[in-house]
Amino acid sequence: MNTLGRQILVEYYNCDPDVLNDVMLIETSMVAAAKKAEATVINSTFHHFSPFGVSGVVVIQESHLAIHTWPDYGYAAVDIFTCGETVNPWICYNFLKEAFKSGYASAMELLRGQTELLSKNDKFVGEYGDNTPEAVAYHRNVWFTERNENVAFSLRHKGDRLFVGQSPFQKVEVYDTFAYGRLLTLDGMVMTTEKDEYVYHEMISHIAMQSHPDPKRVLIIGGGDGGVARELLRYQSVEKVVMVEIDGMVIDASKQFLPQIASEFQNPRLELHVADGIDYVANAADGTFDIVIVDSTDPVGPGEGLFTETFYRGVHRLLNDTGIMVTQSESPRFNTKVFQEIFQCYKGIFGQDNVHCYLAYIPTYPTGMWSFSFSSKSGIHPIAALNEEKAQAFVEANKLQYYDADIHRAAFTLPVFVKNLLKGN
Ligand code: SPD
Repeated sequence: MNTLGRQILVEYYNCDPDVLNDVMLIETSMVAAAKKAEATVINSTFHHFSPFGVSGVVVIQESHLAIHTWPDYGYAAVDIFTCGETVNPWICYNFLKEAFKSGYASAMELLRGQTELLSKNDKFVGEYGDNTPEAVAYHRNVWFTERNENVAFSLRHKGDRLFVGQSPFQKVEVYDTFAYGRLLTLDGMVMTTEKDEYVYHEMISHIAMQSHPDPKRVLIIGGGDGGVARELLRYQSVEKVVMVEIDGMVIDASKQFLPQIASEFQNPRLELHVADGIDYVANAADGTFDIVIVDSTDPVGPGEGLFTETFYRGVHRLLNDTGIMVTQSESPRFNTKVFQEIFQCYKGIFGQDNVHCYLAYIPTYPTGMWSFSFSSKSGIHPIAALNEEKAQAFVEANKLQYYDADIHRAAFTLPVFVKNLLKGN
């Protein structure tokens, strides 16, 4: 029987789950499999799905290779379609079996497009121009995706991941993206990018710093990329910044690949502890800090314990009488339940009128709308306490890019739905 193409549908079982969750490795293997079979690679598109799974396609001159992986089952479904006589799909099959460390694989071959049943339409002859392998360039199209079950955010990156490591706490990765520069992710979630990091770091730091009468001792819980420390150390009046980050790998990767963010680790006013922030807060002496900033990850994995009442009560205890706590409090739209719960919790600890929510626009975080909490022990009101002239002088001297006195006030103006969420509706 003469056919236009052959397609093999492959089941790879008992694969290495880490391989199946590694979008770069999958893409590289699929492209290498195509090349091993002497196919001409035109384009590849791969997505990593959070928390796990990869899908992708390699378009070849002779058709395609496609894959969907389920790392949780150690299973990959692959489809290899080739046209013409030059590419043998079984070469790809064997190559990928090894690449995925598959314990058991099976495949069926289908012959596609029986020529006896087809008649060629003359209209299309020669219409596609120069289609020779030499004329075809290979373009990579590889994406990082953060998603929940209903919403996804993707960034196209350059393909070669700059860093990947599994620490005792989480998977740490650095990508080089086209739109936002270098991107730090923890367990597949965006933490910071070179191009928009200033929004988060300025807003989590300066609202409290410009509201407090005279902050001298500041504690950062988390903040391993160094962005909050950088902002706080702009203030010469600050005597000590204590930073407690659980994961040394985040600090090392940031120093190496995000030097503009991790720029103050050598500052003698920074006291760095690579330790668990929960333990630090539980053991620190009462009333020893003016400001505590909780720059946590999202409430999964190592960040989870930073979203508990016990932890916040500890923070309250180690603040002095005029102390202020600021936390990143997630997206009101994307993480609604956590957002509502933690504000209720803060109000229970600091008092109903002493807790304020403010927002910033962070394009690379889910939904782009990100919230922060401002809680004061003595009832400092963040807008009433603002000294506009002092704030503006600081903004100009430090060439800030997001925070200024206008944003300071405006950030506390909340959309109706956020106000309703905070009322418990
Ligand atoms: N989903 C993003 C949550 C923000 C976590 N912190 C970011 C660290 C930047 N220093």
